[in-house]
Amino acid sequence: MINNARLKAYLISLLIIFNTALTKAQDLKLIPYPNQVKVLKGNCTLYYSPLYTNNKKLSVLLSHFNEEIDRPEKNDKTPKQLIGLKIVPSSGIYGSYELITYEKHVAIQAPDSSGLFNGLTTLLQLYKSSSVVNNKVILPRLVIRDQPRFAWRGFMLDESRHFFGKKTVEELLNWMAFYKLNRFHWHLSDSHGWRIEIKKYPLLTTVGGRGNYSDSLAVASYYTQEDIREIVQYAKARFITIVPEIDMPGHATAANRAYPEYSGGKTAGYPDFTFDPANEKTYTYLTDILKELRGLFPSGIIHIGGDEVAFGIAAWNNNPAVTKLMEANHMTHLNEAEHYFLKRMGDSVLKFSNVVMCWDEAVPAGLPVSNTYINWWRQNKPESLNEAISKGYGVILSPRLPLYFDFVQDSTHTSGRKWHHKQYNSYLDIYHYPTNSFLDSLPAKAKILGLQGNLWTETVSSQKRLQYLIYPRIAALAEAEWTADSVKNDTSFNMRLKTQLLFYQKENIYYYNPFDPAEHPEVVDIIKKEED
Ligand code: TNX
Repeated sequence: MINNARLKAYLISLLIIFNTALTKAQDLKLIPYPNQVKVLKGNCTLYYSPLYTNNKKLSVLLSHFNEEIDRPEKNDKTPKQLIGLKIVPSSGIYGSYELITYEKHVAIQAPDSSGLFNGLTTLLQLYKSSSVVNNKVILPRLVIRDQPRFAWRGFMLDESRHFFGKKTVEELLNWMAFYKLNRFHWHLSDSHGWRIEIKKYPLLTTVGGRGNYSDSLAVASYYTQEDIREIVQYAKARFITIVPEIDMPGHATAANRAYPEYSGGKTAGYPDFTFDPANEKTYTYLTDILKELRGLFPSGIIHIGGDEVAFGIAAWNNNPAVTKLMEANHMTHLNEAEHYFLKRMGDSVLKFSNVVMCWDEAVPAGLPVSNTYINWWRQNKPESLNEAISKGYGVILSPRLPLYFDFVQDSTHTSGRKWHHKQYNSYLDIYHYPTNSFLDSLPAKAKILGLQGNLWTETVSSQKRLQYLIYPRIAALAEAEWTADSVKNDTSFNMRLKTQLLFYQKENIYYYNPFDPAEHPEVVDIIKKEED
């Protein structure tokens, strides 16, 4: 009988031979793909075990990696694996890193801790996509030099239309980190529900938190401030900044249900859709709310919405105080009152916050360019993007086509949006966005801070459908956000995506399979068709 140790040694040597023969740069199952990969001769053999570093100050960076490697035998005696971590301040742009695998250890260096974290994420993906024998993982000898295409690598979740809760959000944040996404835009208020506790105005959650898009009588669901603090910490450990959004002056129906005294009035289709721009107390009320919010989100970036006010703005025609405000300020269009509101709220937020964000309808409102970011979402209005850039705003691209995850991803799908009943967002549409030629056509491409995928949840009430819309499109988004256009490659991406599907399977994620759509049928939560 061959003894156990000899058998294991034999298997490892087989694996080494196999690895050496086969590893080419394009075989690395990494998403987003690094910008420069050099595969050297030979192997790097590491313990499949938690990492440690001799640099005590940096060891905190390892805790995420160490939680994520799911070792087959948790209590085995495999020694911890040494890793070299070093901050070299002038070695590259924010978030960049260099990772080198040696025969028996790995070294990562970066200009900052976010770069080291990104390097560790690459290592985590290498670990997860390699075979483990005898508690050892064998990687090729490699030099990876990598840096992000965009600083803002975002994803947005709407929890007003439907509320998903802490577990779902943490699962999403974890996958975001796995794909090097670093901004979570959290849409916490809208017409269908207010989802964050504000101590000064308790009715916002007890009354405004009731109901959702599919059931106006649903019990109040929202995050307590304690939940928020916990999620913010969870995100921080994964180098993700959370940007909370309180939508105003439109999409305010849920808030107005709680405090009707600040409503801008009623229209037939959109009752109490807006806040009242002519009531001084509205500004105090909303500023109080945003101040409390500021205390919870260390990022100091607050999103104040500003979208689609037009839906309910006609109510302002019947509000004598608005007419008076407009006369006093020589305004002739309701739009001007909308911009007046946004400018006042923006100025107010900037007294206690670093950056204010708005949807692109706010571009004409005159918010300060140095600390306002614009989310460009109306792909049918390129002039709005150009105006934002020309005025000098930092811009985050989140055009409906192709970055809205509530759009269907397959021509046969029936639930979710299509643009003009036909255009939808496949993973490859996301993957190819934006082309260099599109960026070159802009007045100043340096103003583009990055991209964001947005999941609006009118048609999403279950965790299963939420997953189906996100995975694997988030992997395509990740590569669009991180990898240089010149490095992206459909064939290589498809090959690497197949490995991701195995990861999803392992984690019980219900994903769409672009290679075999029948494997997982479409999940339909809500039958009602979305209007364009
Ligand atoms: C437009 S994008 C909206 C949302 C909807 C979404 C549905 C934006 C700023 N406003 O209120 O949920 O379309 O796709």
